Amino acid sequence: MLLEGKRALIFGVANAKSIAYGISAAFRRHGARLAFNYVGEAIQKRVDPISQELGGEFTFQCDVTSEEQIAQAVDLARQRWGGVDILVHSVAFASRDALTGRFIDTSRAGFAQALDISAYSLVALCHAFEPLFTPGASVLTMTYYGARKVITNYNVMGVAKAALEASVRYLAVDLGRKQARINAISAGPVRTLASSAISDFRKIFDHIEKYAPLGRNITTDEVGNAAAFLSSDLASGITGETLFVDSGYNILGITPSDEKPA
Ligand code: NAD
Ligand code: 0WE
Repeated sequence: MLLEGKRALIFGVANAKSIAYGISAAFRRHGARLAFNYVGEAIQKRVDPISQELGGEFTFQCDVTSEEQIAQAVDLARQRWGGVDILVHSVAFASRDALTGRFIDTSRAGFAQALDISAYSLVALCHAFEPLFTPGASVLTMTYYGARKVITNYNVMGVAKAALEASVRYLAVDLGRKQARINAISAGPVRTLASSAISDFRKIFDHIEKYAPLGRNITTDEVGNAAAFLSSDLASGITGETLFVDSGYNILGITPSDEKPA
């Protein structure tokens, strides 16, 4: 199996619709060992059964804005596993009002929070877990096209994802010294807890179905399959990269028709 015996620490499962769930299920199918974080009791109540279902070995509280909780997670992983082969970062947050209206109105506090939770946290996790990474270890994070091009209302999250993608390139150099790799997957829109709160998400979804080369939206399963590849030794020559799993949407320029091609 592709990921036989690899120990994968997963940050960002909130429920069975989470992108991190699709990744975890794929990892499981390929023989990985799993452990999951949660933030607060409400999410723990969802994550514990999911961990059970996927044969997870432990779950742990970890808010990525807390250096203390990150340090505790490192201690736990060291104690339980001794090393980490795969780390998945599937975490993002911006306040609701930062995701509507004009980007120019973003507050200093709103900007700092979005960048802290959605971008800096990747640096913090890599720094903290570096001593546990085995040679050949793989880190994976989740990004979105809004990092590259303006998506209405994505606003400060687009800026945070741009910082995240650049961080992946800089981290790739540092981790590369230890033969560890880090990559990002840029996923097309998926209906999850984080996206259901977005007004007009339906319109974004319909737009992709209409214009993307594959003529449909993607599934968390498809993200999981790409994640399994990137985290496996098949991808041993790939680091610092952003891989699009978006039905090909990102390659488009002008589509001179309202109709889906026949
Ligand atoms: P989700 O709500 O299922 O997952 C987001 C996760 O972030 C949750 O598990 C939440 O607990 C966690 N989180 C938020 N603040 C945190 C904190 N302070 N500490 C630790 N964890 C925290 O939604 P999702 O859509 O699966 O999002 C996962 C990732 O995928 C995010 O980075 C998101 O930006 C990215 N992404 C989502 C889409 C989409 O359309 N849904 C597309 C491309 C990329
Ligand atoms: O990265 C994301 C979503 C991230 C996200 C979502 C929320 C909603 C609930 C971050 N923070 C919050 N905060 C909340 O309070 N995506 C790629 C999905 C997404 O979000 C959008 C999109 C798409 C696509 C927001 C506006 C426009 C398009």
